[in-house]
Amino acid sequence: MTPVDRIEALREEALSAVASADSTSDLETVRVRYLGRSAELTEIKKSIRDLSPEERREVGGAANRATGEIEAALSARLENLAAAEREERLGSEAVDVTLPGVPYPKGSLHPSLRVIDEVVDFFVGLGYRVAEGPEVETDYYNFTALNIPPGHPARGMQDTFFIDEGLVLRTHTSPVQIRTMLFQEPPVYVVCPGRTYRRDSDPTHTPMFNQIEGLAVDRGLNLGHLKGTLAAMARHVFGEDVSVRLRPSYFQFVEPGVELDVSCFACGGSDPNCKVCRGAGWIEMLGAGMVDPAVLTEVGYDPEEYTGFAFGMGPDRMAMVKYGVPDLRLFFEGDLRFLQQF
Ligand code: FA5
Repeated sequence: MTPVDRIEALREEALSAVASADSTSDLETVRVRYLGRSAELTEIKKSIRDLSPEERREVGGAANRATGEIEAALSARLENLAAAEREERLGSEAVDVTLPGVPYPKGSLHPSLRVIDEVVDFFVGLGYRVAEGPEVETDYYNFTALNIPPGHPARGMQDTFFIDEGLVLRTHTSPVQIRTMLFQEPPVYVVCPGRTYRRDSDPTHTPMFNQIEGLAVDRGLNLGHLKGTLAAMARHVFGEDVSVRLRPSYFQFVEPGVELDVSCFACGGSDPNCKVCRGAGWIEMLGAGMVDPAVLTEVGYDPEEYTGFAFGMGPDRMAMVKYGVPDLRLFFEGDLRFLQQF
C-alpha cells in the first residue's frame, strides 16, 4: 500500500470513529488515536522529510488534507455531543418547583425557658453575674450552711429526695448562694437559674421544677433595695402596669423573710371572677428577705460591714400564670400538642 493509500484508509477509519463516538470522552480517545503525538498519521508526516521532493508534495498534501478533515469532523461532533450532554444534565437536574415541600416541625422555646430568659436578661442588664451549682448537692450546702442544722424542723418544710448519706437532690437554688459567697468577696450580685427537686405532685407542684435564685451582698443594702429591684423585674416580665407588695413570711436563712405578690396583670385586681388571680387581685411570686447574719458569718463575711438580700422564684409557676396554663405537670410531659402553642 502506498503512503497516500494508507493516509486515505486512516482518514476513513478516523471519520467513522468520530461519527460513532457517543460521548465527549470517547471523542477525546479518537482524537489521541488519530491525531496524537504517536498516531500513525503523525508518524507518516514525520517521515515525509526522507522522501523525494515529488513524493513529498503528494504525501504531504494528502496528510494535511486528511488531518484538516479529521479535525473539522472532531470539532463538529464535539459541539453536538457537548450540547446533547448539557441537555441531558439539565433534564436530570431539573427541579419541579410545583412539588409540595417537606414540612419541617417548627421549634419554639419552652414556656419556662422564656420566663427564665426574661428574668436572667433583666438581672444581667443590672450587672448581675449568672452563677450555677450542682443538682446533686450536699446536705451542708442545701441545709446546714443556710441556717438549717441537722434535726431542725425547717428541713421538713421541703420534701427532700435523698441520694445517699449527706447527699440530696437540691430542694432549692439557695445552696448556690453559699457556693458563691465562699468563692468570692463582697460585693456580690448573682442570679442563679437551675433545676430543683421535691417530692411533690399536684396541679401547681411537680417533682422537678425550676428556680431562679438572686443574691446581692454589699455595704448598705436594705429591704427597700430588695423591693425596688423585684418590682422592676416584675414589670419587665409581666408588664409596666403591675405593682408589687411584700408580705411577712419565714425562711430560715433570711431575716426578715417576705413573700412578694404581683398585682394581677390580667384583671388589675378588678375582676372577682378572674381566672388568673381567682379574684384575689394579687399573685404570689417568690420568697425573699435580708440574708440572715448567721449565714453571712458562716461564709466568712462580716455582718457588721455587709448586708444582703436574697430571693428565690419559681419561673414555671410564673409561666403558668403568664400563659394561663391550669396544670404545671403539662410543662414536663413533653406533649408536642401542648408545646407547639408557645
Ligand atoms: C424557697 O425555695 C426558698 N429557697 C426561696 C428563697 C430564696 C427565700 C432566697 C428567701 C431567700 P419556696 O419553697 O417558697 O422557697 O419556693 C420558691 C418558689 O419555688 C415557689 O414560690 C414556687 O414558685 C416554686 N416551687 C416550689 N415548689 C415547687 C414545686 N414542687 N413545683 C413547682 N414550683 C415550685
